[in-house]
Amino acid sequence: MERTFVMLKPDAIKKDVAGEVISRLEKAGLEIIGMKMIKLDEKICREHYAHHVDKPFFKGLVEFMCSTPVICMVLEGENAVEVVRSLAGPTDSKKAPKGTIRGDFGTDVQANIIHASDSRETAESEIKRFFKKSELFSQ
Ligand code: IDP
Ligand code: MG
Repeated sequence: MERTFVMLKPDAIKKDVAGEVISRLEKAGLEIIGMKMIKLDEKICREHYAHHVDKPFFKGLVEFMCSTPVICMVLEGENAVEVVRSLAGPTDSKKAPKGTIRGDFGTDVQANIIHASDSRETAESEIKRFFKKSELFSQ
């Protein structure tokens, strides 16, 4: 059993596709063990996207990520990290194949609907960043 962290980004909220995305994740056999809506701020974006802080697109990325609340989730299942990354598809929605979440619902490289942890280690630190232990309900 593995856990992964997922965030439905502001474009998922604005396009009213959060439910459809959650449904795809559930149909893939993943259990939702934590879920909440929060508003990001620049500080948490700097932590969560530390690998992009020096990029020219970072300011725009922060504006986008803070433009509406986001839905944060912790999912549990076999190979959860890899399963969600493959359901999400590649970062650039324009290059993401149809049938992937980003390919079907995303707009471009920034507005790509979903964040998903990229490794078991990242998942662990992202879950800690966004959830208290008491907010997780593993069966
Ligand atoms: P990932 O979300 O597929 O793991 P990362 O490279 O970790 O991709 O980038 C994190 C997020 O930063 C992306 O999902 C996207 O929203 C944003 N991003 C990445 N590259 C660009 C870019 O070139 N322009 C604008 N936003 C970008
Ligand atoms: Mg990433």
